[in-house]
Amino acid sequence: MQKLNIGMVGYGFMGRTHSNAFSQVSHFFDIPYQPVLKAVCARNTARAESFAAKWGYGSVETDWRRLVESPHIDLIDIASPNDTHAEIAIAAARAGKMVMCEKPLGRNGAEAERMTQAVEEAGVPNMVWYNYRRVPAVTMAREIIGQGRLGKIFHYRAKFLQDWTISSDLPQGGEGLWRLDVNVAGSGVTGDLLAHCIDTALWLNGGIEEVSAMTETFIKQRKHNLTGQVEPVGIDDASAFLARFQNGSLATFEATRYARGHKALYTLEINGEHASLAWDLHDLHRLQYFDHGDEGRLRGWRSIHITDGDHPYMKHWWVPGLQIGYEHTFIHQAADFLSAAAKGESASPTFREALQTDYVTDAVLESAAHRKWVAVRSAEAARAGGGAHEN
Ligand code: SOE
Repeated sequence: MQKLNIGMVGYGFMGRTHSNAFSQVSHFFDIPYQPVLKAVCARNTARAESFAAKWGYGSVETDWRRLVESPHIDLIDIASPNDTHAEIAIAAARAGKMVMCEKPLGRNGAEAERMTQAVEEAGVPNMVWYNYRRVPAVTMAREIIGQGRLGKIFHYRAKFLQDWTISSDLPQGGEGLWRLDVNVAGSGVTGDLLAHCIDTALWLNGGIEEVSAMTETFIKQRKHNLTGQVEPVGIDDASAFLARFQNGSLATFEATRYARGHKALYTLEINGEHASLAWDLHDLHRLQYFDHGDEGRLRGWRSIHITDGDHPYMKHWWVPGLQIGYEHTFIHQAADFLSAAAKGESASPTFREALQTDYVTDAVLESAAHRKWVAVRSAEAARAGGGAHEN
């Protein structure tokens, strides 16, 4: 089997999820490549070396350019903080490497546009790690919607709740806390958590036309880990928006890091003319389904345990009834990407699809700043050269 040499940039939480995916994928999926963890790159040599030893990387670099320039690397995987995504992805594409990038694609639409243009001009396979699409229950939701079982969609509802930044003593910036530094992250929960909700929503329910949003920064100053000074906080701590989809459905989205008691509660619900679907990350192997076509007296919400061999991805795992978890979504994503890449293709969400998510998050932040409805730009129209608004 052909080897595919991977150069990983970053060694944090996401570096671990991606490394685990590449290590596991060929044990469970028949993929055309044998992924090889060739080199990992990070600024802190000692930590990079210990990461490399733990995960089995062949070598360590402290400058990502060495990975990009290396003739021994086929795929650059970007798992470093958001402010590094654009420069690395563009250089990697220009060097002819396949590129995978952690979400969000750019810190904003303008950055994501340049990244998208680079991979498309170079014609290299690309994908963004919006992993929740590949929870089998979420993939199953898409299949059910695709079969037309819901009929006309009226409502889409999503939220992503956490509580880890409530303490005013928590500093911002530096390793581990760069998500609180707006210069590194680009935005707060809008780009970090709502981006997941938006990616899934675009996939399940089509394009978003316009949004009306509000955001709040509850703690306005925090000590910065890199400067030691108390500095203004530029990220949104909470973000909520109303949206109108192209298919006529109405939506509400909410994300916060101030929902005491919630660690990573991502939930979504879709209500159609004939049926409804609901999903909850804390119960990720279940899909709730209500079908109005059921016999009246027996009608009710079904809780489908998505663990059988004919459910998405599940035949690759254990025996029916045994469930899988969070890390498997990354393995599914690696499997889909490697299968597509072997044919010279990208896997979904491609950079262009993830650019659409960045356009929605841009519109959310603009709407909140100006207290008005904002039309969402279209990534497809931008491809055609127009960059026009969708409506
Ligand atoms: C933030 O806490 C975070 O780690 C996000 O950055 C991830 O994308 C999300 O899946 C879990 O929460």
